[in-house]
Amino acid sequence: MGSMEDLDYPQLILQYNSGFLVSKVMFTACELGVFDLLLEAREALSSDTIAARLGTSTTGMERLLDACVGLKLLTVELTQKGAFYRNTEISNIYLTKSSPKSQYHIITYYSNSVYLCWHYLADAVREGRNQYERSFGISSNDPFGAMYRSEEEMLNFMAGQNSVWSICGRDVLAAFDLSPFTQIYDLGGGGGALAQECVSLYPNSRVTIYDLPKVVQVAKKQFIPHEECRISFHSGDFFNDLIPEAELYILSKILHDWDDNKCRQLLAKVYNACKPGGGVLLVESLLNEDKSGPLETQLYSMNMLVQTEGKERTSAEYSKLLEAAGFGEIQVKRTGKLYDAVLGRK
Ligand code: ASE
Repeated sequence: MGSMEDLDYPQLILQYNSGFLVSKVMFTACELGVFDLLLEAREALSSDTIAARLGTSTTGMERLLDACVGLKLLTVELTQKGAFYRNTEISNIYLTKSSPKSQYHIITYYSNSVYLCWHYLADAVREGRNQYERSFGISSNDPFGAMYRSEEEMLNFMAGQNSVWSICGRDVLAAFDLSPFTQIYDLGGGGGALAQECVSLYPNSRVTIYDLPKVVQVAKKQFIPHEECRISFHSGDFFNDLIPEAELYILSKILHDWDDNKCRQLLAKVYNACKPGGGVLLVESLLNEDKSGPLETQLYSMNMLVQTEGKERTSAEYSKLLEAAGFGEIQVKRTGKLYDAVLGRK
């Protein structure tokens, strides 16, 4: 660090300057279906073939494929007949639509929604609030009204959040032994991938997905199989409507959407509803106590600025919010992955 060489040739600055170009290359290859085509083909394909099958220009596709090779998302083999491309293992697992661990939907959500909001990051920093008015011409007073501005947007968000749980869900639910809790509410449970992980990891548990009526309607119809009888639904707005009694409340990436006041309001309501001896599980990406990292969490916190009313917090900040609501015996487990777990008891 800090050698003469770094000062002459500032790799760090060059890399950060083109960071968004990297994102866009991956987004574009996903959206055009490059990885899906190469998975289905089961053999290396030339750029001409890929361009023809995906209906793109050859000159554009050739460069996109080469950039993907540079990013280690594809490999290339040169033969007498020209260049032939294949997926890497990582692309097969995470970038194809059909894989069980597919991140396709969170990637397209970033590409089509998050990316547009980040255009106004400087305005968000100046004003300290989200940028739906500038980005989409809609009121920013109700962030989820804005995020769910169309059925398609809502679907993309739900599918995107679900894809994250296919990677992190098990770790956050296994961070604590939740088997004593059988009656569980997942507040703001969305598409329900975490609820599905929960009943799979804890076969005696029953999970109710509590979310806005239009979210529940789509979760029922498109995300949760009808034969899954351990998962049920409750339509409501957890700020304004009743929260029913339960043994455990999961608030997964909920508090990070709201300011301290709203968090305190919600946790107080959850505490009142909670059975004595019950608990609340927060699933969030935790900042270091001095907020020096992790970088991914710092970036998420900026994203909460442009998209919501919230921020990412430290474990001490979450503990304080829980204690203020009356919860005790607070335990924090860092999973080493993107999302961590905090448990409080009533
Ligand atoms: C929210 C979560 C997100 C609200 C807005 C959001 C995300 C993007 N925009 O609660 C997801 C955060 N990123 C990942 C990988 O989960």
